[in-house]
This record gives sequence, C-alpha cells and structure tokens, in this order.
Amino acid sequence: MRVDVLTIFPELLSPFLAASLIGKARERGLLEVRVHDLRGFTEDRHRSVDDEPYGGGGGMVMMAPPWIRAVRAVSEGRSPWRVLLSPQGARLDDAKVRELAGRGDLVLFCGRYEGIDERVRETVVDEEVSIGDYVLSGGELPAMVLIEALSRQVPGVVGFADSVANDSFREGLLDHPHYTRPPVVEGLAVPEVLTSGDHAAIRRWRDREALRATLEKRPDLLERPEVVSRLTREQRRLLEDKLEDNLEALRGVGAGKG
Ligand code: 4GX
Repeated sequence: MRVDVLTIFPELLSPFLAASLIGKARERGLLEVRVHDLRGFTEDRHRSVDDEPYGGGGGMVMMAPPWIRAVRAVSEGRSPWRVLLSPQGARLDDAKVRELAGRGDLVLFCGRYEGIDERVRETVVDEEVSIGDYVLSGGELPAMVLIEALSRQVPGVVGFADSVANDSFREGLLDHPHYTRPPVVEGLAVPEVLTSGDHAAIRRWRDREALRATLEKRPDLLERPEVVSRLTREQRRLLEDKLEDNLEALRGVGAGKG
C-alpha cells in the first residue's frame, strides 16, 4: 500500500506516522507513506499557497497551481487514486476504507483555510472524503484517520489478537465488552462465564453481548441485510425474541392514537 500526502504542515503527520503499528508497518515495507510539503511546489519568492477569494468575502483560498504541480510530481509513472479530505465528501465508513485500501496507491490532499480553488477538484481529484459532519481547521487529521484505518486493512499490519477483535466489526456488529485484571473494580465483578474456561459458553456470551450492545447503541446497524445475514443462529433467535417482545408490548398498549 502506498500513500502520498500533500500538506503545508508535514510536521503534523511525521510523529504519527513514525509511531506504533504504522511506524512498524513502514519499517517492514508493508506500507509506504510519503509526506510532501506543498510549499515545495510553489514558484514565487514567498512560497505562497493561498490568496484572496474572487468575489470577495472573508478568509483565504488555496491556489490551484501548487496542488496541480505537486500531484503531477508525486504521481509520475503511476496512476494513484486522488482523494481530497473535506466536509463536502462522502462520509468515511468501513466499506469506504476497504474500497480505498483496495486501490493500493493513493494521494491525499490536505487543505487549509476556507478551501481549495474549485479547479483543483475538477482537474486532479478523483473523490472527496469526509470523516464526519463537523468542521476542522485542515485535512491533516482526517488524512491521519484515513491512513490508520487503511493500514489495518493491509495484510500483516495488525497482529492476530487485534484482527480477531476487529472481526466483530467485520460482521457489522459492535464489539462485545472486554475485561481484564483485577477481578473486582469499584465493587464490579467480571462476568463469571469469562473465568469458567468453557470456550463454547464464552463464544455464546460474546455473540449475545455483541448483539445486545448493537441493539442498545446502534440499532440502525441491524437494518442492514448484510449484517443480519451474518448473524449466528443463536443471535437470530435472540433478535426474534426481542422483536416478539416489542410486538407483544405494542399489542398490550391497546389500539393507540387516532
Ligand atoms: N472531514 N476540514 C479540510 C479545508 C478544505 C475545505 C474545502 C478542501 C475543501 C474535514 C472533515 C474538515 C476542514 C478539512 C476544512 N479543504 N475534512 N478543510 N470534517 O472539516 O474531512
């Protein structure tokens, strides 16, 4: 997997990319991330990357030429998929992360200020991606979020223990609760089944708790057919029981309004 990042703040990304799983993946050659200072692609004495907006109004807009020169320079000899991080993009989710990971070669554009000259998007951007509906000051944090999520899809980056934990979200459900020592915290004991040594019972408990967490916190996930289709027989039974309870409660309250 190769990722080139274009930014005026390369120093924001460097320590992040050197640490932890990503740092190790880069050392091992599983992940090649290069960060490029956009100012290196300016041609004026002041290395300008922004200017006043045509039409007036507040703030500054990033000029097109440095972006266009930068993307041409970093793409030479290849055809990477070019992604602009912006609140106008399609929301990043697990499916989008897998899709982008499958591309294998990406250029990430990290904008600042009010935005980037529209002609950059029109000429050298393949896709806009947003990490959520809130406004940040630049695309660097979104790029780091994306790189971290992408790196986990690269075979060999995540160890066995982590990949199993990740499996839960792969099935589209939230993870089950986790416990470690000490056995009692603030008067709360560990669920007995987890210390029973009965691995089949532990698996059933975790499946049940994953379903319970999803029903409580993210019931919308259970509206997806691909999620329901991957439930275990036991999870389906629990879900059906729950739906029957809801139906009974509905009938119990009488005819309703109107
Ligand atoms: N998810 N921002 C980008 C500047 C900008 C604006 C428009 C290009 C076009 C954000 C987000 C986000 C703030 C990053 C504005 N660049 N990016 N920046 N939320 O809020 O991705």
